[in-house]
This record gives sequence, structure tokens and C-alpha cells, in this order.
Amino acid sequence: PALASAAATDSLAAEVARILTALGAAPERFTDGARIVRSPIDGSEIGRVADASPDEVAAAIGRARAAFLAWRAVPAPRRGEFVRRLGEALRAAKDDLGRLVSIEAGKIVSEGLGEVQEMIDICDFAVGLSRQLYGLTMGSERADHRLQEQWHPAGVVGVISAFNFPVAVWSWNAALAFVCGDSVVWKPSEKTPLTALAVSALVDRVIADFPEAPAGLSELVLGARDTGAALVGDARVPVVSATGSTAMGRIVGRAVADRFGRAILELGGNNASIVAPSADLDLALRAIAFGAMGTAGQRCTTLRRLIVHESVYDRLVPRLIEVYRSVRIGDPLEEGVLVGPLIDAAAIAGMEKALAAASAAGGTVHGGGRAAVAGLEGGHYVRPALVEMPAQTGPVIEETFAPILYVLRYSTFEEAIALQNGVPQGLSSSIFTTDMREADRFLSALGSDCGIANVNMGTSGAEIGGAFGGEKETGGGRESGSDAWKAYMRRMTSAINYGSAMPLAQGVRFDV
Ligand code: UN1
Repeated sequence: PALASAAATDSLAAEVARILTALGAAPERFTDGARIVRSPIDGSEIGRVADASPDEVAAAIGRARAAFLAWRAVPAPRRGEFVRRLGEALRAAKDDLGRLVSIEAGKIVSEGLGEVQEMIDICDFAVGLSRQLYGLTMGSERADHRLQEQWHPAGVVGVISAFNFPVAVWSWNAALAFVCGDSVVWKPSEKTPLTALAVSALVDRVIADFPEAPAGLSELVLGARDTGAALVGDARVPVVSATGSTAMGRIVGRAVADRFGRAILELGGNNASIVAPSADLDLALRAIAFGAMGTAGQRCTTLRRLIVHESVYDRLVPRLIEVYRSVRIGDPLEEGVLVGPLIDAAAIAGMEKALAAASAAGGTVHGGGRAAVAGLEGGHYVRPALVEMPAQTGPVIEETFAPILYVLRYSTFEEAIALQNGVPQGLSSSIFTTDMREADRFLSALGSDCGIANVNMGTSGAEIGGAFGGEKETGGGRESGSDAWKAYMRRMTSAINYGSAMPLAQGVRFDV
């Protein structure tokens, strides 16, 4: 085992260096610095990076601000052409970048590639959007008057992203921001700076080849809390989009509000699926397995609570426990493995703590515990856990970023909805049913209180075309598709008088 892990160590670091170099990152950016980057696959060192000091963050914002002043004057469809080229560059880099995501974040290969596909998809969306930044015209109450609104670029957009989608979350924000005429300063998770360096090198090449794109259009600042605080506190950044924990969002939201900036918050989820009496259980089983164990339970959309009708409980839950027992855990780069490592040792500790609390609250735990993977002893592997809970208490109402699925029983639909909505978070939800009335009731104003509510699907794996985000402690922000772009622009309302009289609104008289 000692030899095997030494070999794995060499090969991961070497592969990371090859990919970063191929994508155009300067070697000193990923080999020099005080912060050691490790792969969760085997715990080996795969790079070293330097944190940006507050002064360096301020300088990056200054460059982004100058870039914004030029970029806002470039016609939106030309800005779309820039994003089209970014999408092309991502297509060309998909295999390399996807692999790097897998090595740095520990995702299985298919999910690493899927994450890059999500970046390509949002670029395509943004290209079309660049010709559809529509405002409205409204009928004026005054004769010979016209009312209209326009959407103008907002300025520098700050993006703070998490380790679990180390590159896609940047792209949902950046692709929209670029077509909206904004520049972007990105503070990625300190756990995944290498994928950020790769994307940043790729964008820099697209910028260099695009005559109207100013240097500073896309800035990267590496580091942890202090780096983020310098970005969030700077009044030259009118929009801050932050993805991560509710605790982080509370700090960011307050700091941005304090200077009257706009925060787009995408925070914790505690997503539930309801399995109704009429559900297609074979379909539900597969969807639940992906929702709860995919990305080793480390998506904000991960299925964390399963609310099962008492009439199907004994037909579904034992089968699910069997799937949990047989799922392949191990090296995410290996074909056939479905559950890779957690991001670090702290994540394992968090999972163990939640399982202990669940047991103490009367839960029956199936699975859980560390998983030994031969040759990868330094990695952070666990067995996914399914916990049958007597009630929605203790750790069930918290988000633990690990593969734990709490299972609850219900008897009436109202009870199921109350359980589904009975947590502080409000990101994603779903129902498995073939009863049309029940499905639509779940989607109605009286049903799920989440930003995302699916039918006969799991809670995760959203497409980019819809607005992504959720309510309550999830933060209320929306990113990605639909009209989420409006948060990256400022709205201007104009009244235009094309007559020679000067009537006042509301019939007010002011005759001088
Ligand atoms: C996240 O975990 O922060 O819907 C985002 C999904 C993905 C995005 C997850 N498209 O699961």
C-alpha cells in the first residue's frame, strides 16, 4: 500500500501540472505559495498557491472597474460573441478541465465532465441572451408621453464560489455578467484554487484574442475568508454573488447590505423528496440513489430527507438500504465507482457527528463510517448512510455536507408537505407520484416552499435554463437561466415627453 499510494501521489501531481500547463497557467501560479492544495482522492499535494492580500484584492477590483468602463460600451451582441468564444474554449478543454475537477474536488469522472458541460451550456444560453436583454415599454397616463425601461450594465460583479462546483458556479455568474456588460472578480473556495487557475488561464486567452475585451474583465483572487471579506466590503463591487454555507451567506449578506450593494445568495439546502402511494418505485429508487449519493452528498441540491408514505415504505426502504450497501465507493477516476471521497477530514468529522446525533435522537443508521480504499489511505472516503428517523428532529433539520439520507414516514399528503417545508432551508424538493392532482398540488402555492420543485425526479441535477436558487435560509438569490440576468444589471425607467404641453402625473397642478 505504501508503494501504491506513492505512485498515485506522483501521478496526480504530475497530471495536475500537465493539465494546468496545457490550459496556459504559469507554473509559478500553482507551485509557489504558502497554501498547500491536496487531492481528496489520496490526500497528496497537488499544488501550492499564494493567497491575495487585501491590497491585491483592491488592485484586482480597480482593474476590473477600469475594464467595466470600457466593456459596458461594447454592444451586447458583441459581448455575446466573446462568451461564444469562451464556450468554444471550454469545449476544447472539456476533458482536461473535467479531469482536473475530479482530481481537485473528488468527483467521479462523469460528474467532472458534467460540470464543464454545465459551463458550456450557460455560455450558449448567454450568447442568445445577449440579443434578448429586453426592457419594457408601458402606456403613460399622460398625453404625448412614453414610459420605458432599459437594462444597463451594473459594474464589477464579485463571485464567491464553493469547492463542490468549483468551476460551474463561476460560469453561471460570469457568462451572464459578461453579456450584461459587467466585469467579474472571482474568489473561489480555498479548497479548489487549481481549477480556478485553469479557468482563469483559459479566459485570459479568450480575452487576449478578442480585440474589444479589456484586460481586467475577468480577475481571480485566491484565498480564504480575508480575501473574500476584502471583495465583499468594497463599494466598487455593486453585485456580489456568493455560494456556500448559510453561515457564510449571513456574513456576506450583511456586509453587502451595509454598503447598499446587491447580494445574490445561494446557500444551504436541506432538500426532500416525497414518495407517494402511487409512485413508480423503480424510477424513484434510481432517482433517490443519484440524488442522495451523487457527488458523495456534497451538492447544495443533494437529497437529504426522504418522506415516504407508510403504504410503500416496506417496499422501498429495504431495497434502498441494499443499494446503499452495494454502491461502489473509491477512486473517482476509476470506471464504475459512483461515490468518491469527501473533500477533507473535517467533512468526515461533520458526518460522524451528525450520525451520532441521529442515533441519539432515536434514528436507525444503515451504513456510514469510514471506507478503506486500498492504495488511497490518505483519501477521505466514507460509506453513505441511510438513517430511518422516528421524527424530523436534531440533525435532520440541519444541512450536513455529506452523504446522509434521513428517511421519515408519513400518512397524509398535508403531513408530507408540512415535513417537506418544516426546515429552515428552501432550495430544492421533489415528489414521486403518478397522481396528477397530487403532483400539481405539490407545485401549487400551498405545496413546496422551495425555489426548485420537481416531479418524478430527484432534487439535484438542475439544467441551466431555469432560475437556480431557493428561499428562506437558502438566501433567496437566483442564478443561471430564466430572467436571473436582471440581477447583474441596473434598471433605468424613463418618461419621455414628445408633446409641447407639460402635464404632471397624478393630475397635480403647478402653474407658474
Ligand atoms: C451546487 O451544489 O452548488 O442542480 C450547485 C444541481 C447542479 C448545481 C448544484 N446543477 O445539482
